[in-house]
Formats: sequence, C-alpha cells, structure tokens
Amino acid sequence: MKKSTMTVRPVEPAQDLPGAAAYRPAPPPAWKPRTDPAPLLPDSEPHRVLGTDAAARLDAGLMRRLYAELVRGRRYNTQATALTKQGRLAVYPSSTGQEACEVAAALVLEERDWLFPSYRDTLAAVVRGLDPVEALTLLRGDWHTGYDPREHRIAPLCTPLATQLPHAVGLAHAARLKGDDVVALAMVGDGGTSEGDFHEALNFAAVWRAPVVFLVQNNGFAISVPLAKQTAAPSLAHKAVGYGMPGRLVDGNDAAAVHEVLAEAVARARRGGGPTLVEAVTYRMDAHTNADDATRYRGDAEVEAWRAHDPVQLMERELTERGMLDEDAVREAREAAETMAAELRERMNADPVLDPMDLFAHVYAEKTAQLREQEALLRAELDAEDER
Ligand SMILES: Cc1ncc(C[n+]2csc(CCOP(=O)(O)OP(=O)(O)O)c2C)c(N)n1
Ligand SMILES: [Mg+2]
Repeated sequence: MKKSTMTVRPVEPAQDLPGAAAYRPAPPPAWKPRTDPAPLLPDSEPHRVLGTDAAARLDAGLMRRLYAELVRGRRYNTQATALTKQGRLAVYPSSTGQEACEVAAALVLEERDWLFPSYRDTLAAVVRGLDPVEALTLLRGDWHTGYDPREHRIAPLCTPLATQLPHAVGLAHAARLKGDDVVALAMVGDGGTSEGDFHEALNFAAVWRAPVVFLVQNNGFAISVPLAKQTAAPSLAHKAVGYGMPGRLVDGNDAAAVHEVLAEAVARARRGGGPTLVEAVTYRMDAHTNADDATRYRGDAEVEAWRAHDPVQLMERELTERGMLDEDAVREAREAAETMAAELRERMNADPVLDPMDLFAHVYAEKTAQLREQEALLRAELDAEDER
C-alpha cells in the first residue's frame, strides 16, 4: 500500500484563528448577578457563645431567665412523656435536648409577634405563655387546637410537615401591607425542609421581603431518616442563599447563641430587611414520639456524645462559673419546675368534660353540607342515647 505523504497539521487553538472573537458572544444583555451571594452565606461553623470569650458580655438578667425556662422546659418534657405512659396523653413529641431552641424562640418575640410552631414545639408555646394543659389538648386528642391562636398569637401546633411556613409568610406579609409591626417566627424540622411548602414559603418570603424568621431545628433525624438521606446541601442554612436571604448556622444547644442569632434575625425582619433562615444544630434525645423506638436506627454512643452537650447543663455551668447564678437561683428554678410538673400531673389526671358536638366547631368558617349532615347524625345518636 502506498504510504500517505500527507502530514497531519496540528489544529490551531481556536483563539488564534483570525476573527475568532466573532464566535464569542457577550453574556445576554439582561444578565448581571442580582445580589451578591457572599453576605448571605452561613458561617462555616455553628455560632456559639457559651464556653467562648463572647460569654463575658452576656446580659445576666436575660441569661437567668433563659436558664429558668430551660429547667422548667426539661421538666415539662419529662412530665409530658410520663403522662403518655400513664395513658393521660395520646402522644408527645418530646423536645428534650432541644430546649434551647424552644426557649429562645419563645423569648425572642414581642407580645405582638406571632409564633408558628410544629408538633414538636409545645414547649415554645408554653414558654410564650400558653397554659401548660391547654398546650396539650391537641396531643391528648380532646379538642382541635385547644387554645385560641389569635388570643396568644400562636398558630396551631402543626402536624402536617411545613404547612405552617406559608401560613407564617402570609400572615407576616399581610401585617406589613396593613402597616402592623409584626414579625412571624416559624419553626420546622430538618425533614420539613424537603417539603414543597418549605420552598414556596422561603421563596415568597424573600421576594416579598416579608418579616419572617425561619428556625430549622436540625435534630439529626426525621423519625428514622438521618440528615444524610434528607439532603445533599452543605448545610440546611445554605439553602437560604438560593432564595436570596441570609442563612445562619447556630449551635442549637447553646441558648445564648440561639437567642442572639434569632434576636438579630427578628430585628432585621422588623426593620424591613426581610426574612432569615436559621439552622440550629441540635439533637433529639428522646425517640421521635412515645410510639417510636429510636434504638432501631441510632446507637448509644451518638446519644451519649450529645448528652455531654446538654443545653441545660451548658447554661448552668457557664452562668455558675461566671458568678451569674448561685445555688439559691438553681434551687429556685428547680422548685418552680417541680411545682409546674405537679400541677400538670394533677390537672391532666382529672377526666375532662367534653361535648362531642364540639367536633364540628371551628373546622370550617362555614360548615359544608357534608359536615352539617354528619353533625345532624351525631346529634340524633346522642339524643337517642339520652332517651334510653
Ligand atoms: C406532609 C407530611 N408528611 C409526612 C408526615 C409524617 N411525619 C411526621 S413527623 C415526620 C418526620 C419529620 O421530621 P423533622 O421535620 O426532622 O421533624 P422532627 O420530628 O425531627 O422534629 C414525618 C415524616 C407528616 N406529618 N406530614
Ligand atoms: Mg428532625
């Protein structure tokens, strides 16, 4: 075969070709970065105050208040869990281990603000001032919400994941349109961040610059699903950047840090700066609820590691060492917690008097035809029973 005499010339790099610039269009005319993402990014580590030099400038009064509520909160959790074992409460999603988030979220708000809790946030509602028994009415299975959300400015404890978030945004946006000075703080779990409602709420909140603070309690699990199976994001706080709001990472067991970060976010929302997404890194020490066995999906070593980072102990140690808390104050806090627990036991042990017809109240503003029919059926059944 005749050997080819053709030499293969190397291809010239495109930029060296004459007229190559003609093939390099400028970016589309309308494009420019809409905001600088850098200030929206969370810090690389969760913000901490306790155990750092920053603790030296803490407000002793506020810290003692946080501490007393942490002690009361822990006792509330253990008492409510005990009531499930005694059959006095149908279910209790305990926030043991997460009290710093619960307490700080409640205390950071003004009376005129609104709290939007999830089913795990009974404690936040109690710290905000709700009657401890009324707060459990829903979980007892007795009566719808159990309290008047408008009176307390606490939305119903929300069982469907993340549906409280668009509600919070809607309320906050409406308040702003009306010129009311109201901030909404909405609480959600790590699992809840995978819901469509989370996306819609954050998107609208940022576009409208609604005065909302989103507090994600990343407690490691959505029932048995660990965070690694929930998201591939660097952190949940990073999700904020995609919506155009700041994301903050905070140690969720450090009540002073959570209060500080939330207070900044609330202040920002109040002055018209728009929403913030706060991820509090914490841990659920108990099972998901009394109906769950956590030993099936996590080991003792992990739980023990978190026990060493207990929110109540962290605060007690710091305040004691800094001379902000003495033995009397510790004893007082514990005694107040015991008194609350005793009252809770006593009131929850009394059989409630319930009117079954209440089932139909407050489901809709105007009852549907089907609901009216069911109401009439139950009425007739109860009347027939009375006659027997
Ligand atoms: C829309 C919806 N889907 C599923 C459930 C069932 N469910 C109840 S709690 C839960 C896990 C939620 O985990 P997370 O958001 O991390 O909150 P946590 O319980 O850890 O506080 C699931 C899937 C639900 N309540 N609502
Ligand atoms: Mg969770």
